[in-house]
Formats: sequence, structure tokens, C-alpha cells
Amino acid sequence: MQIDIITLFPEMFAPLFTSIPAQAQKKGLLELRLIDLRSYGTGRHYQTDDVPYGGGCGMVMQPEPLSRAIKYADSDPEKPAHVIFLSPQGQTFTQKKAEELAALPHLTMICGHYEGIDERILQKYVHEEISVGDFVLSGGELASMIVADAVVRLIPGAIDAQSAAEESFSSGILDHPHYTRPEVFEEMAVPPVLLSGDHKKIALWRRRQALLATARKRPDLLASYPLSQEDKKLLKEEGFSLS
Ligand code: 9D3
Repeated sequence: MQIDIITLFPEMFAPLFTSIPAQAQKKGLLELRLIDLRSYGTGRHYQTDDVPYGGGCGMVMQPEPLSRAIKYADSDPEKPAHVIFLSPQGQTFTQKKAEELAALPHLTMICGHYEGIDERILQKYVHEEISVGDFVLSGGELASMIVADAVVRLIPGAIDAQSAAEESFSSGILDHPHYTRPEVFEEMAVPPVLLSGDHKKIALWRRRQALLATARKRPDLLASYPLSQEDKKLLKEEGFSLS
């Protein structure tokens, strides 16, 4: 998979050269390109922004440097780019969207700054606008890293097969609690079932804990989760009323 990120701040992207995204690049599963928008700027000062038509405060990112950068990113007719603009006005990013994007061969993400980008870039080049949530960031860079990280770990081979299987099995509910050594930490013991060696029993306990944690902390998730009869019985026993 190829991911391009068009940005005025390529120095912000250390997280994508760490951990799982770094390993995915080393394994050849991912080709990540940071495209420095400044180098597509106009004139001796490589200008990339200008004052807004109609007046008002702040600056708008000019269309020409962006179109030059997008054309560079999307120059292989064998691998057409799906172009995303990170924007507070986009659809909110979800795991479902991450799965959709991970199936594509080529993503190009545009990071905005200042008041935004010239509308004609959206009109002609952008396929989709994505937000990462209803809060205000300083620009699209952190948002693009969130999208890239969530997508990269879904590329087959990027995380180990067992983690991927467990994650997919339990997706839509929260994780169960985790414990490691020591057996007693500051007077708190590890739940004995985890020391029992009974793998069937351990799996059941973890399922129960995951469902309970979800009911307690994120009841909104349970509403759209396909609970089995067994799951429902378990939650009722614990005093959760299900609608
Ligand atoms: C100062 C301009 N603001 C007027 C209300 C609008 C605005 C434009 C651009 C506010 C923030 C930004 C920068 N944010 C992003 O580029 C962004 C973002 C976000 O702020 N929140 C959640 N997801 C995203 S994706 C890109």
C-alpha cells in the first residue's frame, strides 16, 4: 500500500517512523511518502498561501501548489490515488472507514493549515473529507497521522496474526483487563482464574469482563453490538438492563 501525506510541516511526522508503521515500511507492506508542500510553492519565497477573496482575517492555502503536489502524488496511472482532505467539516473517522481505506492501493492525504484551502481543490481533486472528531486542532497533520496509523495496522502482516484475530473477534466492545507479574502488587492480587491454567475458563472470564467493562464505561457501544443470548444472560445476572 502507498500512503502520501502532503504537508507544510513534514518534521511533525516522527510517529509514522516508529512502532508498527515503521515495521510495516521495513517489511515492504507500506510505502509512505511525505510530500513537502513548500517545495511546490510559488516564486523565490515558495509561497503557498494568500489573503482570502472577500476579505477577512487569516490566510488561505493557494490552489496551484496543492494541485502540483497532488499531481506529483497521483502520477502513476496503474495506482490512482484516493485523495482525502483532513478537515473539521469531514465525516468523522471510524474503524469501519479505516477498514475501507486499508483495502485501497493508494491514499493521498492533504493536511490543511490556516483558515483552509481554496475550494476549487476540493471541487476538482478531493474524493473525501475526513475529520477525527468534534474538537479543534491546529491543522490536519495530527489527524492524518491518526488515519495513517489506524489504516496501516490493518494491512495484512502489519501486526501479528493472533492479535489481529483477537482484535477482529472482539471489535465493537472494550478489551478485558490485563495483568502481569508480580502476582501481588501493593496488596492487590491477580484474579485467581488467570493462574488456573484452564484456558476455557480464562476465555469465558475475559469475555465476561469485556462485556461488563463495555456496559459500565461505554454502554453506547453495546446498543449496536450483536450480543448473543449468552452475553445477554451474563449482563442481566450482573444487573444491567438491556433495551
Ligand atoms: C480558525 C478557523 N476555524 C474557524 C472556525 C476553522 C478551522 C479550520 C481548520 C478550525 C481548525 C482547523 C484545523 N483543523 C484541521 O485541519 C482538522 C481537524 C480538526 O480541527 N478537528 C478534527 N479533525 C480534523 S481533520 C483536520
